[in-house]
Amino acid sequence: MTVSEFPKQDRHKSFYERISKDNLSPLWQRSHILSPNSPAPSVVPAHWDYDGVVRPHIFTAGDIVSADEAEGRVLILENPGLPGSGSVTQTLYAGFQLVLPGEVARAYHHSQSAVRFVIEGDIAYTTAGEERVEMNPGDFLLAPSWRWHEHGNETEPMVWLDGLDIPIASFFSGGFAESAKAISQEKLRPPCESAARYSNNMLPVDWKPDDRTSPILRYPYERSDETLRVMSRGGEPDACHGYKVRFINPTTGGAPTTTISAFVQRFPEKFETAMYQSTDSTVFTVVEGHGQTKIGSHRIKWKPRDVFVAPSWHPIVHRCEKEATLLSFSDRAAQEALGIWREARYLNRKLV
Ligand code: GTQ
Repeated sequence: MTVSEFPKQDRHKSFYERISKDNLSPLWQRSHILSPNSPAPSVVPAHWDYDGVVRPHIFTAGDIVSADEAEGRVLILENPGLPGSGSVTQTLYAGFQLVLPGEVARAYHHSQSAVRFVIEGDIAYTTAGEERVEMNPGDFLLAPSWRWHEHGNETEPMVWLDGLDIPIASFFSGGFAESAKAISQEKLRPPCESAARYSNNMLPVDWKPDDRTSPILRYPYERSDETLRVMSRGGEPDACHGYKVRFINPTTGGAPTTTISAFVQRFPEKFETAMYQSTDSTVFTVVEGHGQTKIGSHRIKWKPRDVFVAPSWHPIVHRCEKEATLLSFSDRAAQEALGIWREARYLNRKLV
C-alpha cells in the first residue's frame, strides 16, 4: 500500500512521522509558535512577601551557610510559571542577597550585567571596576558586564535584590564568569568619583566609552526621591505611571545597561493608574507605601520591601491609599535594541 492509499488522517500522520526522522517539522501544524495573536508568556504574576516570608528564610540561610560557603548567600526568586528555571521572567534572573557584618562576598566578573536595589540594612559597599560605592536602602546600583565586583559589609545585615540578565546570556550561549582573588581596596578610586566625572553635565574632555553601559555605579535614593518630589510638586502625574523616571547612562541618555532598564515611580495619595500593558515583563519592589496592583486577573497587595512580577503584555493597574514609591527593572533595553518592545495605554479602558 502506498501513502496515497491511506485514509487522509493516516496519510498526514505517516508523513509527519517520516519527515520528523529527517529533522523536519510542518509549520502549518505549529503556526501558533511563530505568530500568536498577542504575547503568551509562560511567566505568571507572582508576589514575594518580604517581612512575612522572605526575611525569615534569608536570615535562616544566614545562620546555616557562610557567604564563602554559599559563594554569595542568595535566595533565587523563581517564577512559578517557569519551575526549575531559576528565572524570575523569561529573560531575567532575580535573587535576594544577604551580606552579614564582617563578610566579604567573593570578587567575580561575568558577561552578564547586574542591577541591585537595596532592600534593608545600613551602609554596606560594593565595588565594580575601579570604584567602591556605598549601598543604602532604596539605592539603585550597577555591576556592568565584565567589571570585577565584590561586596562587603561592616555594620548591620544588608539584603538587596539582584537582577541579572542570566537567561538572556544563556539564550545566546554567551554566559561566562570568572572569580578572582580579593580586590585590593587601596587601589580603588574614592567613592562617588564617577558621579562627579560623568553625571555633572560634563565629561572628561577626551573620554570615550569602552561600552554602552553606564559609568555611574550608584544612583542614591536621595537623588531619586528629590527628582520625584520636584516632579510631584510641579505637574500632573502620568495617567498610567504616576510620576515615573528611568535610570539612565548619563553619557548616552540610554538605559544603564545594554539589556536591563530600571525605573522608579511614585503615586500620589489615593491614586489609581489607567490600564497599561507592555511587552517587557517587569520586576517591581516597593520602597514606600502600601497598595495593590491588578495584573491581568491577579490582584497583588503589596507593602514596603515586597517584590512582585508583571508578565509581558498583562494589563496592569496600580492603586494606593497613601503616597507610594516603586522601583522596577525589566528587559525593555534589550527589547528596544532588538526592535521588539511595544506598549499600549488605555484611558477609561479605551486604547489611546
Ligand atoms: O553579584 O555577581 O544574585 O553573579 C547571582 C549571580 C549575584 C553577582 C547573584 C551573581 C551575582
